[in-house]
Amino acid sequence: MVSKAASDVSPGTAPPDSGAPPESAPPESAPPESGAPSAPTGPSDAPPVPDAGKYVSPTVAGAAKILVVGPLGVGKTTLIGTVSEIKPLFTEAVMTQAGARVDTAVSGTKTTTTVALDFGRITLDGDLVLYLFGTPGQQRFLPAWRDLAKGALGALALIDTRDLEASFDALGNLEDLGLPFAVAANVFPGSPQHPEDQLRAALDLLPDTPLVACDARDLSSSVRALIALVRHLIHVATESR
Ligand SMILES: Nc1nc2c(ncn2[C@@H]2O[C@H](COP(=O)(O)OP(=O)(O)OP(=O)(O)O)[C@@H](O)[C@H]2O)c(=O)[nH]1
Ligand SMILES: [Mg+2]
Repeated sequence: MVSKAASDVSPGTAPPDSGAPPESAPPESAPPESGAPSAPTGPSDAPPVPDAGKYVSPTVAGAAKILVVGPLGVGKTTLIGTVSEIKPLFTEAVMTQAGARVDTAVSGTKTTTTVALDFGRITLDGDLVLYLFGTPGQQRFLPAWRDLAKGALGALALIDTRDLEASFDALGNLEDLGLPFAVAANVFPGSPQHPEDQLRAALDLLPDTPLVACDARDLSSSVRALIALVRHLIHVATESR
């Protein structure tokens, strides 16, 4: 149960800062590990500690590596920047005419794309740290994605209901990798609202795969999507025992 409203979480200490180097290296005290995390009930409510947001809280008991995947321009980098409690690492490069020949068209305001990974961190409920790894959106970066997936416990797959087909590659990759995932429909202006059963059918989702709506620019909405994923991972881990 969510005992603390996602909206209660205080935003990360560092705002998204595209292209800037990370303030600190990925934390060493709690490397990504496999196994079922304990149930999160919401974002961190641990008391503030010096440098909170930079160092992992001493109350943290577990950690999980999570991929954030989805097609080009669906909002992966945005979501990681929104939720990260540390200054996120982004690897944005300017989109060029060369890419225009092979990439799907994206909004006119988008001029950069992730070319390696995004990295961020969020503590849920004071005791579970998620290390978030955003993948590039283009299928031609699949080899990089496979490397990023090593040691991951699961994935949050962002979709755009204006172009469901664009999500098929990412969802197929997760199935090929055998990585459990939750789907979050990132809502854009003009996004069609499909009934859930139709959306599930169109995406060929398993009945227990979570499907939630989110706004990648909104903290509580994005955290709710991550909580849905972690609950699913716990369910999958408990079922397989
Ligand atoms: N309206 C709206 N715009 C969004 C939302 N999420 C992201 N955007 C915008 O959509 C654009 C693409 O977002 P990115 O976060 O770069 O997408 P991405 O999935 O990381 O893209 P690639 O790395 O190129 O695959 C940005 O201009 C965001 O401001 C959303 O929830 N709603
Ligand atoms: Mg990106």
